[in-house]
Amino acid sequence: MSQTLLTNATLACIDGTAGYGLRENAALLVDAGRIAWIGSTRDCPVSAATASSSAVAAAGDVEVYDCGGKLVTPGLIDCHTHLVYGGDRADEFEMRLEGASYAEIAEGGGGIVSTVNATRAASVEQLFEQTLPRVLQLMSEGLTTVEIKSGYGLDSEHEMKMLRVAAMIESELGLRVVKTFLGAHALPSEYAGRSDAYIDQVCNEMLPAAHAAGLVDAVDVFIESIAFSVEQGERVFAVAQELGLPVKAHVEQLSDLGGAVMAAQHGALSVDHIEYLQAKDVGHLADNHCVAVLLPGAFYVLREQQLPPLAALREHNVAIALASDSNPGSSPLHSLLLTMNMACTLFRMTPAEALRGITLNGARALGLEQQIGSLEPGKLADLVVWDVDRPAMLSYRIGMNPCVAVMQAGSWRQTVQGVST
Ligand code: DI6
Ligand code: FE
Repeated sequence: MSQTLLTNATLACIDGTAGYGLRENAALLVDAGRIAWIGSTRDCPVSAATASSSAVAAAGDVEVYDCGGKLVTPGLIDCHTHLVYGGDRADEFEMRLEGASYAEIAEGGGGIVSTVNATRAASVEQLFEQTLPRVLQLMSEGLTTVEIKSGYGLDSEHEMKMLRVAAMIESELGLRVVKTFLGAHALPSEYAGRSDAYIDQVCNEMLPAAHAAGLVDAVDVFIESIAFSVEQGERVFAVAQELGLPVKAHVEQLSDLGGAVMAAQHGALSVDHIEYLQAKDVGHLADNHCVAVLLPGAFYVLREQQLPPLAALREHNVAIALASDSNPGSSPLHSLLLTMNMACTLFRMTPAEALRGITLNGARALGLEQQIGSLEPGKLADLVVWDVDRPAMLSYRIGMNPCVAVMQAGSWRQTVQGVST
């Protein structure tokens, strides 16, 4: 079917207007995978739309879906994840409950490095099998675009293996996947005490090889006392930029090293975590149109106390995105609805900011805001139908999934009653 018409919808357009961009009794026409028209149900361009008594009716060549007042939002975007990895870290969860800190566990050879060992040991097929349930869980809540980072391989062979698994997720599941190279995530044990030599390897071999294999959409670095310095991050960015790849960074998660300012000045798409970013430095993000990606899952799991500088971000009109940071150590989180709830409760974000954070601002953090992230004519028809009457319901409830149907680039993903997909 070439066209689909949604009628009687409550649309949260998340367009240029403030808040939700709410339109009641609205209709939305999808043509050739894109949003072709949005208006009121009364004015909709297909006359049979209002005549159908069942939820779905065919009007000529147009599939009509009566939303019955349900909420329709843009497809959800998780702009920061580490979803591909081997093993798990439930034992560290127990150690932290007995008093060990995340940094202590990392320094003792656990943490990221233990996931590196499990990831290196797994085949592409095994990694895909282990990743699949995590991705399906996110998809059950309306995920249509996900960013997946490497960073648990830490050599050319295994970083590329991780990125190949991310590419398989895209091709097998029809989900849009942005593949981010995060070779500078942790120092592999074979380079202990030689972090500059490892960065040489990232710059001279690993990143160029992964890029040449067509596996890299963006480049990330982890700038932190337990990871890499601002200068080392800058060296990776220089190579990324020579290759024409966009950059982003994990910064100011556990301390303020100045990574966010450096990244913003290099034109980074986003700076992520930023709990320790000082209000006085937020202007650099605004000046460089750099998105602030907040990750409440890691804040919650690590029981952090330092809140991100939300008032300054708002004051400077910095776009704020939210993401799961799904990873086996600091954020074993597989729900964007819970991520929204945590952002509201822990960071005092509003439900409108939270929804924008996992839609339009998530798209911005990936450089995809021209294509996805809002319900606007011309954009790809990625959308979610929710069995709720207003958007705050998505952030408010905990552990309830009201997702009814998901459309990705104009095609219904899951079977909608009465519609053959
Ligand atoms: N910050 C994070 O939150 C994750 N990586 C990073 O740089 C944690 C990754 C892990 O603990 O496995
Ligand atoms: Fe992360």
